[in-house]
Amino acid sequence: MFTDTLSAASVRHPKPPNTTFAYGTAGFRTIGSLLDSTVFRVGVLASLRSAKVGGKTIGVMITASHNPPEDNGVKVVDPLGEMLPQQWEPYATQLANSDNLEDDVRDIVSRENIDVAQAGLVVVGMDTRETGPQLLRAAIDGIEVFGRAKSFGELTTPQLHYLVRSHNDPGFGESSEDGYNKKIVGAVEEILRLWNIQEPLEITVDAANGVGAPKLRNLSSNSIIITIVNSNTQDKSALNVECGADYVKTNQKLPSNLQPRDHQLYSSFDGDADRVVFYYADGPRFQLLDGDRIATLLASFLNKLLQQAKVEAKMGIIQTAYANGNSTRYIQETLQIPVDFTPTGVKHLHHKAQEYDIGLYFEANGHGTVLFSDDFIDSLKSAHSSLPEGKRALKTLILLTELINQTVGDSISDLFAVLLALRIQDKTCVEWGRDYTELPNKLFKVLVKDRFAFKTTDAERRLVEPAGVQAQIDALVAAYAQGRSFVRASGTENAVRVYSEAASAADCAELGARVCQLLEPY
Ligand code: 16G
Ligand code: ZN
Repeated sequence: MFTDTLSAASVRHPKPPNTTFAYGTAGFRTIGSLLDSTVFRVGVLASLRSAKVGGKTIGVMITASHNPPEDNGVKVVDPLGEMLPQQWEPYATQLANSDNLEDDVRDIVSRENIDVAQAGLVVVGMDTRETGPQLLRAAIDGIEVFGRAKSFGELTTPQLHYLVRSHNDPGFGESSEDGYNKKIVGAVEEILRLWNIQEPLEITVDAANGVGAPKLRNLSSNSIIITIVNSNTQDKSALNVECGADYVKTNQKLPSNLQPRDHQLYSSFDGDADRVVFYYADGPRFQLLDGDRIATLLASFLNKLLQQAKVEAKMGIIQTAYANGNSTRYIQETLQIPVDFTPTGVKHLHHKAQEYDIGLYFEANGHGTVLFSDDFIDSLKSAHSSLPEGKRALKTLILLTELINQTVGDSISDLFAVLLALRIQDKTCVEWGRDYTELPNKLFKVLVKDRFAFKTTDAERRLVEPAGVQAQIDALVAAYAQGRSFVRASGTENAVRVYSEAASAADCAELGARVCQLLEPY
């Protein structure tokens, strides 16, 4: 049986002593030098997953996203470019911590009734971290115990998701990086032609010194002119440091190396290019345009196109507890679009968005996309409009379903969708910033003895455990105009997060600090 190959390979990837691993919101994530055995075992699991789904192509992405340079991480991508199903996450944790790999593999094989001979292809990609190449080899070693591996080297996370999907679904696009580029650039150029826009799309992007920089450079054309700052992927210590989407969003300030011109739009990607935020300077004032803003901009743009095309669609926006209260109000009251809330993490948002013809999901941190249901895409393709305006709107909608990544949030395609929405509607970034005014908000990180003691309900907006804490939060919140606060355990760090929001910045800071104080006994 497979035991010989497995044990021979696993000897090359010893598990570090006294370390436990957990497959969390974004897969495994920790110091990169500790991850060799884990990534090897994830490779084994990915090939088992491929066997389980009848030999379809599975993906493995090696990245720690916006985390510091010394971290790394790994996650598994399912055949349609979706996250590994939650029922399989415990298997990942089981294998990563196993002291008897053969037994644990046999256990999973029998519990899932897997025919290992069915294992097919697993495609692998990595971001630009120093530990990436070694971990990539470990992944391949693991995959080859049962299946076949194909490495694409450096990729953005959404490119890897695209490649997995296109391997299983040729209609989705050519299964190569070139195919990804062609699909995006083709859609952008055709939309520009439809709207008779001669001037190229232009913007300066902060690429967090990550993989987004070289990938974005590949897309330059006569109609796409991108200036990239923080594009140094050679200096491995520079990734995400004082730059990138997470830095800009968390600190609500400009990244290093960017000298803004007033009222001009800029954008920041994170280290693996699945998050994007925008901003502009207005004298000394810094206006962030985060994931909530991207959702509202794209939703109103899509609404206009639907009206022009005279097409009906059930549209919904999915947010998390982190969405600014005023964005939710603007969506419900001004845009008149329903809002659903889910817990943090792409897998929750993505599934909820699939319930709509057009489901827009964006986390405030800039991760998100717009999902179009297959039925809705079919109905667009068979719809007719006699008016030129209607025809153009219909074609634009169809092209947007090609441009916008249907598997996961994608900085690159979101960037172009935003630039096109602004250009076509002749809307400036300052006008975008005036759609609504954010309530002041603040995020805190609190170290507690046991973050798993914090259990939430209602899309993480209320605590059920430890008992009594939620009532204390409610009492504090009631004392502040437009106050809101919640506490949740991080899914990626050993900490608890506190969010606060209120009508004034001073109130918001005070409310947040008082909620943090409540957590001191824990
Ligand atoms: C991960 C999630 C992201 C979420 C963040 C929350 C994916 C691919 N990424 O990065 O969506 O916002 O975790 O982190 O799901 P936290 O649980 O530490 O607050
Ligand atoms: Zn990321």
